[in-house]
Amino acid sequence: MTASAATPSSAPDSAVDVVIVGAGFAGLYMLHKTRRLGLSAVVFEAGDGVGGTWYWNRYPGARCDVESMEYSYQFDDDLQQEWHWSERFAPQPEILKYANHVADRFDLRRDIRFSTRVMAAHFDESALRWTVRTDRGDAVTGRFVVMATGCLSSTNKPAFKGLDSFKGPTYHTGEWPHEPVDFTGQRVAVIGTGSSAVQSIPIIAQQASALTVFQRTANFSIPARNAPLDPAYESRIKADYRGFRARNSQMLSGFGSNHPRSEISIFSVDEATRHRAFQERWDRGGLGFQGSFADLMIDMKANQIAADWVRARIREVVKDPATAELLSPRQVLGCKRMCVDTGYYATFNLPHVKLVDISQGGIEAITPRGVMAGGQEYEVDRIVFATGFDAMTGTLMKIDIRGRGGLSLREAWSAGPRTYLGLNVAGFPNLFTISGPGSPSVLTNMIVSIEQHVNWIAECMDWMRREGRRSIEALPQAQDAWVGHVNAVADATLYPQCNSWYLGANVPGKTRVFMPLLGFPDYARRCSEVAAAGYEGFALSA
Ligand code: NA7
Repeated sequence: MTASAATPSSAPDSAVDVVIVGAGFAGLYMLHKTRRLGLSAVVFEAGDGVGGTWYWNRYPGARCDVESMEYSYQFDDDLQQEWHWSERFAPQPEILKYANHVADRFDLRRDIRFSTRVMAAHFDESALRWTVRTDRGDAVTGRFVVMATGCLSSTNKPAFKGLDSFKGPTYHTGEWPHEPVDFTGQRVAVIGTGSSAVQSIPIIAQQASALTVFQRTANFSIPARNAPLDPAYESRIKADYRGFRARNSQMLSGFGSNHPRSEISIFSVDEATRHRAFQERWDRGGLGFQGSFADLMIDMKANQIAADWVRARIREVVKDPATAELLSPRQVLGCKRMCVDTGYYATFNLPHVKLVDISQGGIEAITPRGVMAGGQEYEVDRIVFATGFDAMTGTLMKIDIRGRGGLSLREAWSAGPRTYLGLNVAGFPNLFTISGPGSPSVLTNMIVSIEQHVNWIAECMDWMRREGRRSIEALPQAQDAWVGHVNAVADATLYPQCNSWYLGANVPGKTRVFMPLLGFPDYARRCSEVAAAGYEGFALSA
């Protein structure tokens, strides 16, 4: 495969084999693999540094909810042996440091154009090449385009009435300033109670003179029990890191083999045994709580027993009964992504922290002096919007992506995203999505999913070169069958039961489709089978 001459009419400034969009964990590894294949590549990155999600989400308390010994690359044994994590759950600055270390260690920066946002990617059917254009005027053609744009990279900023009238500083957790923000002595409002809010509220409360939290939906949160990483544990994992990774790859979510999901039904044990199982996982901390029994995410009654148990823990911690009641989630446990916290519920016992229920009327307005809800104005000095993301499709839909016959991705996905394997879209040859909708992505350890996707894409490119194939594109019938499969898997669970961002329900007007696929091992097996069968379900041109 060589870089061919560019189409004169599109006036590209350069031509490469692969254009990669995004320099988060997906883009960095894609670049590394591309180079290993001897292909030329350029990466466009909107930020002025690497790290993706971990570059943007610098809010106080930002931390991964997958354990640090698992939330890291496994493609290079020296890397995973030499890197040392300081805590059980890594804080954002350390993950960002790791991303920078990887970029330096593998000399990746020289092919990354920072502070450059991709605006368009158009496919030229006669040349079988993509032209990618940026906000800085770049126009680069590539035989392949890899969208390594992340699942949580477009912030959701609700159009609150009067938003711009507020006199003080405002922040969005997903676009946090690079310089430290000091809330000391300030009256602060936090809008939202998802993961970002749950992590940041206890820290902001330590500084603020008054903190008012506006909650539309209470969320389930499990204590992190974060601690310095135990050196004995680190040594034990590193003594057999490959084995550990292999065991994790057999987990439904691609992580957690130390404490796998229970295989027994909650209905097969008595109440005392249930209580012990919940308590053991609660004391251990983290997302593993959801695996206390085999049927928590498939049986509503089982789920309600677990939800009741957590609500009882919230009532134990939160002293004011009315506040405890408000903080007690009513939806199915786990159907909105559960949070992992340090001191979240206890923060509401502090005299200067107030919870405002906006489940009925929402935020009525932002005023020059604060936030209006329930007919009352709450005066504050600063507002933190912890309102989440236009997840999984937001960033892709912002780019003017046009495939065969000028078909735009926005049109192709007007009734919700449709992909084959979450990797490619019919009508968009040679364009791959890493952790795209229809792949396990956000229901897994993202780095595990990213590596699996990048490996598959790289092998596909290599195979095409060896076989003399010039384009690959999902067949519409394979895509239809895949979309049906993703929906069927979700519908057999309780995941689609509430208004989560997995469904796109957090963004007004967004089509509701359950986007991620549950089950990493089956998915990875299917991807391998597709490749082994000569890319079954794809049209390949010679
Ligand atoms: P989330 O989990 O989507 O949370 C966003 C929060 O903001 C959530 O409580 C929302 O309430 C609330 N929200 C969103 N829009 C509004 C409006 N218009 N008015 C009031 N409240 C609103 O995003 P996070 O950043 O916390 O976490 C994202 C993921 O990052 C997380 O799951 C982890 O994977 C890491 P709602 O629940 O929609 O009623």
